[in-house]
Amino acid sequence: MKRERRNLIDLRSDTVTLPTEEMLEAIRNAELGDDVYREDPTVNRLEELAAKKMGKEAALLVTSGTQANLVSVMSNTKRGDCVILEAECHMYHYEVGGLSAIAGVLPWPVKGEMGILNPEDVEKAIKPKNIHLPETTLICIENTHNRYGGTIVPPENIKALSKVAEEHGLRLYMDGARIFNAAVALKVDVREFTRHVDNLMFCLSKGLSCPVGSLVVGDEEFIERARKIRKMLGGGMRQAGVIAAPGIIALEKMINRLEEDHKNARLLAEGLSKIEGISINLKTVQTNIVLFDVGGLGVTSGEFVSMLRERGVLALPREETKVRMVTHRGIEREHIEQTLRVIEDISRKVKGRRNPNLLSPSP
Ligand code: TLP
Repeated sequence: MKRERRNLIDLRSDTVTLPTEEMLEAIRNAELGDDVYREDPTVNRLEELAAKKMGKEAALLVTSGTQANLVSVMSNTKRGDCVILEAECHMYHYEVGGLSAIAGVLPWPVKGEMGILNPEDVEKAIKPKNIHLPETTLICIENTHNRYGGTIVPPENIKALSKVAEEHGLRLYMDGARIFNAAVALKVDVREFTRHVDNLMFCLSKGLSCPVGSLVVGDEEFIERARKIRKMLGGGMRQAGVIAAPGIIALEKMINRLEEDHKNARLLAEGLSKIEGISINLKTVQTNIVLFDVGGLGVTSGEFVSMLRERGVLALPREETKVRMVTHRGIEREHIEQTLRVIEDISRKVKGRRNPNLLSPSP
């Protein structure tokens, strides 16, 4: 297995992880069948395992996190419904508007704190029954929360939201793309996070190191509906056991090691907090995502990321002066130390240089 750009330290995302040797071996040896006929034994095993791990009745393998969210929203709602979601969530920002364009729902963003929705704010956002208004039928949460820097939505908050949902006859859905990061960080069983939601999705292709795939999880009836909608969206896969085989290994062996990613993220964040010109809120560094601001260096995130790239480190530029780095399998302590050295070097080089636009007060 060869990685392109092998000598770069790639901190853009945990989606860049490559499969382990054991995963490749499992792909080679997977028992296969046509999954549209539900005859792929490896897919069936993965779906059963995922449902069991999450404490739900059934699961469905889909191609990506984006497809998982779309299939789930469509399976939980009808066209024209109103869907409450956290204002910074992935579904609202980065899924190409599929909620409106394909699911035909009205996304209703509610601002949370570090990704955590206040149940009272959610309750206020539910539409009353009125001829002029769409019907609110679903609340969506994201855990861990990507745009807030991998923050955890704690089980107590999910429970409180589920009460609001229940009282108003709504469903509660969780984009749990990185839910195992949350469980490992709080040292609790993942079911603490899943027991109060009606259904959820999680990704195999992020910190768990699989090349492809996400799972939608919920009750039998929901998953039956999701299976049909996945097919409508072109996601009915045939010998999908080649995707499921590494997924089984991920669920059996790759969860506990996420702890290492969290330690490396901490190390990176603490190192960054000591570098002149960088500001970081260490409270948001709860899992494997590190979000920081380079405005104090007088550069934009785009300029900073280019300087990093020239020095062999890849990161993701976010709005204006924000930069994201994500730790994952393949990033070791020495890579973090090297990254910090590179950023110290950049900080020294740009010291004194100021972009006047960045210094003008915001409107
Ligand atoms: N996030 C990706 C990019 O889209 C930015 C990343 O590198 O973090 N939910 C959450 C919370 C996610 O972070 C992502 C992916 C998705 C859904 C979508 O998953 P994919 O990329 O598999 O469609």
